[in-house]
Amino acid sequence: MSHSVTYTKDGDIGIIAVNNPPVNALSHHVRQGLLESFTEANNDDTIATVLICGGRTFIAGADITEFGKPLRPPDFLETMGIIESLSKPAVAAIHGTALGGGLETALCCHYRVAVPSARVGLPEVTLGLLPGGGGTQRLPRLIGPEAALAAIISGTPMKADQAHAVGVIDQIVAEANLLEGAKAFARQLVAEGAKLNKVRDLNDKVTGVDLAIFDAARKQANKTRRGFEAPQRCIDCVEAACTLPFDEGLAKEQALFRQVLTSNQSASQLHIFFAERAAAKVNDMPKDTETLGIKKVGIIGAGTMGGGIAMNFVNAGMPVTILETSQEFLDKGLTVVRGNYERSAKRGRFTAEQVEQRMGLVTSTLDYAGLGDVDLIVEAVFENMDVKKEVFAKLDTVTKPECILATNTSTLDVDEIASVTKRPDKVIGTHFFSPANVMRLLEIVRGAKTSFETLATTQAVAKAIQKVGVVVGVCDGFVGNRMLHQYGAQAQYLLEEGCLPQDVDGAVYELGFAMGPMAMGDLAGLDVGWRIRQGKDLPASLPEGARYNAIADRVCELGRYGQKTGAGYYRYEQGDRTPHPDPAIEELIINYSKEKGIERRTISREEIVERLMCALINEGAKILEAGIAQRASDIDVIYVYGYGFPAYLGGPMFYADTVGLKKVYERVCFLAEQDPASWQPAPLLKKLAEEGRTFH
Ligand code: T1G
Repeated sequence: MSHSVTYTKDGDIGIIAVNNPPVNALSHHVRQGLLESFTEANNDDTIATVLICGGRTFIAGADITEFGKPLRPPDFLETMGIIESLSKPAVAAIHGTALGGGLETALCCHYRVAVPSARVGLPEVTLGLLPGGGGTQRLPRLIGPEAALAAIISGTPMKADQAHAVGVIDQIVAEANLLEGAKAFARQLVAEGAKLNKVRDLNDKVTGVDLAIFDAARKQANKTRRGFEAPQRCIDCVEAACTLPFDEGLAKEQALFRQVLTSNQSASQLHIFFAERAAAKVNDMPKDTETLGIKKVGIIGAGTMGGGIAMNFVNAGMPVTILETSQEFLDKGLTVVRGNYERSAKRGRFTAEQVEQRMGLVTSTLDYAGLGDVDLIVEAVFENMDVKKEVFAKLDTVTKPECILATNTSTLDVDEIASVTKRPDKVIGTHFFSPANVMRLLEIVRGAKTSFETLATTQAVAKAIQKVGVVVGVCDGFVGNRMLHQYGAQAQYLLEEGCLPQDVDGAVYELGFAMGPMAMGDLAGLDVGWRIRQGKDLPASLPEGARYNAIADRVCELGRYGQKTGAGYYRYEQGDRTPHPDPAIEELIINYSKEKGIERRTISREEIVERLMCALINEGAKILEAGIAQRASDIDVIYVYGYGFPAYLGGPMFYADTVGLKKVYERVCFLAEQDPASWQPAPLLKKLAEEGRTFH
């Protein structure tokens, strides 16, 4: 018998219990144990069988660490088949998260009960996969094809009450009494002579379906999940459930499952799954590092970032005090926050009462003394070192000694900011991404004197506010913006050499990015970068022979800061974010090339993508060498969650491994021969390429 599955008799009920920490994944030994236990249950004198799991959750899916290797027997379908063909009622008792193969196992049981806190879903699409254990054939039979399409394409789990309402869960049982509740339900079924509810036989909801829903779903997925293969394959499977007999539909599912399982896209998305979990680990931090309790938070600055940052804490139920320098700025900032909540309420995300509840957690002040009792400060003032140092010096005097002082700087030296305080161990960078209440990434910038306690506490805060926290070191632009600087510089050089904004953006859009560097600049505001360049006295302060492109400066000198001024690299119609190419910019760029004596040439999409990706990868390698990032996968998480890098490419460093570091290094060397001022191949890239190794 497998070590992770036990079969016991509890009176007249057979109990099959799975124990495979941490999340009871459907590893081969669990599949073996289930097969053996259900076979035994089928042949003994019990009247019904309950499937339950130990630990924090019901089966949370297939064991994804087994993917990429030959699957050991028994396979999913053999295991699922034994369960469904049981000659007595099988009841799945669900707590925690019944996800993927876990829900598919439960759908093979004849009935399902769950505790109120349970969630059930088929999130395989988020891993570049599709439900490969019969989920695409059984779920539509239970809840109808449209609801099943929505659940499978989004991958978003349902809460227990919702799952009960649509018929996935047959009964909600008391949180503390799952096993007793399940046994009682099983005995009631037998007492009532209930039939064995084999989902595979429930064909009403998949018969006579208007097949137009599938093309509509494909169109919608092409818009919302552009470039992702898995959503399209999921739709093909659910369509098969409505057009083929069960076993033929299942065979189609299996064929498509094997297809996505061996795809680069799923390899990339599985990489991001594990990379996100690896990012939470700090190599040198002792495992038993204590964290401080953060109950109250202070935000300095009620601007776009300050307001968005405040919403994260409020959404997590933490009271926030926002400080500003004038009542006018405060009122403006709070109006934006309330506006964001009211817009979400209009979309049905919140009730009006919840909006008031959240706004009730926000207080405001013009007086630093009002921050005396907060546990954490997040400063989000103007990106200027003198301003930030002045704010931190004040905070150091008014906040309680154990209060953590975090800065939302996106480029500045956190150690220099900490140097004006008597508590550099409690100073840390928390670099949020705009819009801060939406973007999931948080670059946690560890200063030279930041303590483990401050670091661990900040990581815990990131998790509490639903952010993916990635710990990085101090340097100009940290990880994300430092790489973006090289990416942006190459984009500028491509403009002066022959491209127009729509050429560069088009190539990146085709690769899978939501938008290219020019449109992204227009969204973020071109004046932000312009002021930073002016602050650094560029290009005058550059060393002899350094390459500089002033096209962005020229655009800003025309007062074109992007969407916020109705024009930047593109022109924008009132109230519309669609970028329209602008002949004025075309003329500006062509004249600029002429002025610099550059003969413009036709540049292919391949070259555009190659130069932009090589810029990211080469700088990423330098960041790894310098220890600014702990591991290459951290860089991938930063780019996928903070910069719109397509998850199905796995992030810049994984993408590089997919292309092959030998080829990447050769291309960087080639580019360095063309433009030695801009390209210095990273020694780490050279080393790994020559040794035939990868970044991961
Ligand atoms: N397989 C193997 N390991 C897993 C795993 C899985 N399915 N899920 C989690 N882990 C590991 C994870 O790497 C981490 O390890 C530890 O468990 C705790 O996870 C045929 C094809 C369940 C909601 O997509 O969403 O079924 O870092 O930190 O925040 O159709 O994990 O500690 O070494 O995330 O409490 C479908 C994936 C699979 C669910 C818990 N299932 N997991 O969240 O803990 S494909 C999923 C999650 C499939 C079938 C197909 C979450 C969670 P370590 P954690 P958490």
